[in-house]
Amino acid sequence: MRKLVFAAAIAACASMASAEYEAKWESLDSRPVPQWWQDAKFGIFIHWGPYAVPAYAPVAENGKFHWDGYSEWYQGFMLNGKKPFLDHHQKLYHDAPYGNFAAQFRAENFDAKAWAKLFRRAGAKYVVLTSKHHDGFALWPSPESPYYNAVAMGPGRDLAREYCDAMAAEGLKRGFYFSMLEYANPLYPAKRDGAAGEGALSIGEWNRRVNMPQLRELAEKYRADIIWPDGEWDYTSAEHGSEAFLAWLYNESPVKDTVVANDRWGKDCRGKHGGHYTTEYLLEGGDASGDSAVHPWEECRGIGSSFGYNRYETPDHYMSREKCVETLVNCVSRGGNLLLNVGPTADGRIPAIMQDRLLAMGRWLEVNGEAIYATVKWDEAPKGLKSVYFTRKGGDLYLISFLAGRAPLSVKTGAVKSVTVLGAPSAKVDWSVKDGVLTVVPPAFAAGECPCEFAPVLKIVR
Ligand code: FHN
Repeated sequence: MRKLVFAAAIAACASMASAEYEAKWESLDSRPVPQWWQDAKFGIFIHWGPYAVPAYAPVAENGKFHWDGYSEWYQGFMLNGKKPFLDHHQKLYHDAPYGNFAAQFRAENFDAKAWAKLFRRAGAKYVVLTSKHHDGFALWPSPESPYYNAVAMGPGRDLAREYCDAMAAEGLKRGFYFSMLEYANPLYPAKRDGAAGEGALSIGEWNRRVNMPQLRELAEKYRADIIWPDGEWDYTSAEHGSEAFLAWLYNESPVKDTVVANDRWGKDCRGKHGGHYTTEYLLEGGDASGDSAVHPWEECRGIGSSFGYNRYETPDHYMSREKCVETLVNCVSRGGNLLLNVGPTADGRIPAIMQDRLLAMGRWLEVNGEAIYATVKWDEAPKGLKSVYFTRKGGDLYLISFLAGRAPLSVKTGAVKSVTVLGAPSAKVDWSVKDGVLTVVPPAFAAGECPCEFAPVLKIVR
């Protein structure tokens, strides 16, 4: 009996000790971003839902970012009266409501195992799937979206469950994107156009009846490794009840010790509160991703200009294989992760051009992963170099250059013991150090001898 009382007391203490975080940003922000995520560096984002049926957005000239290029916004842009979307819809679908796409979104060729194998071969360590985007269609049989989900309509399958099981089998961490807003749900208190529509819930009720139960389900039932909210901008984090949710997530949920959360918990949060900070098509700017960034951060973007599949993009609108790798290296060299998006088709295939880019990244990482995974930003890296990047692991540095030609590079490193090429240890590298400045000539390789398709990596041991 005494033993039992003692055990109960220990359990009570343990649970008190685990109630580490208060439902206040000050406390929640003190939780370190789990190391597994910081080491992982590369994740795959998946935007998939009924918007994959029209798969339309006006393509950007030269494939650059532009807001109207997001095909997953098809319904939202129609509601906002965007002419290219209205014209396109009228031409192909006449007066059919957007909701019809949910029935046509059938996922008949979806093979979660094939997706997982592809992502593993790409060298990604985690994946984030849109559990529910702004159109409100849930990829799992959510009791809070009982008629508008992937089991009730279209696929007739729990896509989130298949995704989780397949990713886990390939050793990939599973994350869920989750939209706080639903732009066409009459119950959602939309703020964008002023007052919420008649019959809408208060934001407090919306959270209590929809958002919070759904977020909890993703953590409890699907054991999400990453919770990635978005569409948070209509309300503050206090109005969304985000601090209370995170306190539960970090203290009590079944994933409390390992779960990763982003910074999109209310319009007051991006770059300020939550777990890792996020940027979007903003590699060249923003405090979170700048050279002086100190907080863990993650860039997300598509391989082209859209997150959802845009069947009107051509190869010219996609980043090249080399640009995809450079985008990853650029993020990692500045202390960030890359969450690179794929937009599957409505029948569940990942377009071949996206597969091609991912597999190219995987081949490069297979040789050069040592310079990426579990590295950190090198704080003394020279600033302002274009297409030349550095990462650091302990005292070792990695120099990753996307420059063509063999012009010598000079960089202040201090004493150097060796300079070698990853994947080609016997390749001869011409280097010297004077007054702590390393000068190195990028090595020449005979045709077919280079260990990777582009950007061979130099390892500098100090
Ligand atoms: O509106 C969304 C967009 O469709 C997409 O999901 C991205 C991904 O970060 N987030 C929102 C815009 O910030």
